[in-house]
Amino acid sequence: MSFVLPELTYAYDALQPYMSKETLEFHHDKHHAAYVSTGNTLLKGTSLEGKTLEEIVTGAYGQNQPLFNNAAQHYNHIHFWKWMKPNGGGKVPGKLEKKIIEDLGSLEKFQADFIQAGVGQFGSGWAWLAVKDGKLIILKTPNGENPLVSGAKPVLGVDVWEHSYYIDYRNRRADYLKAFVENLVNWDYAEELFDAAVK
Ligand code: MN3
Repeated sequence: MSFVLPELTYAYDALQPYMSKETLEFHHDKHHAAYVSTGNTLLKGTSLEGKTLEEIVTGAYGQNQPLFNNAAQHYNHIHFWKWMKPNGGGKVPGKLEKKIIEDLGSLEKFQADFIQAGVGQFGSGWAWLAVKDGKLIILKTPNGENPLVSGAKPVLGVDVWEHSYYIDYRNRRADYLKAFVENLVNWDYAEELFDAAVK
């Protein structure tokens, strides 16, 4: 398969004031588009051509760093756009809420630890809520890495590369992460991934 840039399912200005039209235009139309086109060039002629995106990500990890970087970022961003919605945040769906409390202590502790993972990621990377061995965990990863490479399945992830927040928040990464959790998260999509991961 070759990589294809997905359309956003909401308008570029739909996440304002928490994420601006300008940020989404650059982030989706320039950054994500570049991962797609570079990834396609790097994929061509490799043994991973024709595999699923997940297989390309895990197959390239530690083997073909340039391909991994672009394929993983393509995977991460496909989900990232769906992890947000207008009027997001709010109540965590029941089943996922129960599991968060069981594995991570409380909703408040989850939120604080998830934000801290993003703040504590030195330089570019991502913060995640993921399922590993049937349990929810919070982790952070550098650059394009994601939970797939450590045998976990992502439930929720947030991009902490500066291109994701610098236009709107400048250097205030913690404010961006707080707005993401409180006002942008599409919990229905997170629950969908959670259900699939624990099946
Ligand atoms: Mn990004």
